[in-house]
Amino acid sequence: MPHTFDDILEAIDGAERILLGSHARPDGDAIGSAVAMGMLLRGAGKEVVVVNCDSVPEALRFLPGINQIQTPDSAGKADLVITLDSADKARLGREFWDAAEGCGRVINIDHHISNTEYGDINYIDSDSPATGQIVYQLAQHAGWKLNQEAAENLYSAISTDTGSFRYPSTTAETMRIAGDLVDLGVDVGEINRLLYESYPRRRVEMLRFLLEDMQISDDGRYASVSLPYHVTEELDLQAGDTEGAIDTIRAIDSVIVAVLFESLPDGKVRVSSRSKDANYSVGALCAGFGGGGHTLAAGARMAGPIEVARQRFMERVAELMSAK
Ligand SMILES: [Mn+2]
Repeated sequence: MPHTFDDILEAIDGAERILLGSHARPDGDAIGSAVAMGMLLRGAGKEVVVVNCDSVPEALRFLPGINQIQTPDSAGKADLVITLDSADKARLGREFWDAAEGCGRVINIDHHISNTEYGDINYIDSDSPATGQIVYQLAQHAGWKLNQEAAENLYSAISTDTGSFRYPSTTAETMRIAGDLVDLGVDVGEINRLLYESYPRRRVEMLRFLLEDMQISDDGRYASVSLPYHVTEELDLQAGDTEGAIDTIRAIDSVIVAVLFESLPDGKVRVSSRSKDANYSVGALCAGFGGGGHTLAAGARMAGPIEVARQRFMERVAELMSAK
């Protein structure tokens, strides 16, 4: 039996202090859904500590309530654990699970189809375009009141995970929720300026590098870019700077599958992939490399060096694209 919102609310009812976390290298959905959930739970009379094992990307620091996010080592004791937007335990980082040790049951709320259901209570809605949308629905179900600050966080969570309400995962319900959030006081022009038109110059320099580097197949149906670590260092790129970078090649009319390779400080290679056609599932492709995600958006970690990882991964993309 899949778990329900009522199962979640029952567990929350019985808790006093809740440890709330989302995935490492947090994106807008990980941050926005966690901050909003923290606000909602506090509104419901709970003590809440919101943690992330990585720092909040600069581009998201404008969000109201962002300063409540702390590192897991400072979390202290809790009697319930809630994880958001995290497909498997490793995504939250070891420090998170150290902090969660002895903190009671784990509620796992997520929208990744690859979620491993590692919680005691699992609420996985893979049709939802963002965890922020599930948090909104949970709040509605519970009768928790959303204030403007929580609404701004949820709007940002949903907007960033849907590519500004453009990806096909965006449903009529998503649009209705966005409308409700605007009714609660979200300033659409202002929040979109802060989310999408406030990049540091170094990010545009990074895009310049990526476009120079772009490799596209002869038939134009798949393309890749790669970001070696020396460029990350030279440009002093920060967490979150590569967010959305893949959209520059994804946006080419003929491109169905787009892939971004990024060298990490530990020498591993982070692979982000996007597909425009469900017949070509990048989720399945990434699963073949120990990663996962959604049909149209997925990721994996590969061993370096980056050129080798790129070649190995793009060979599989070529096979996928020639199969049908
Ligand atoms: Mn998400």
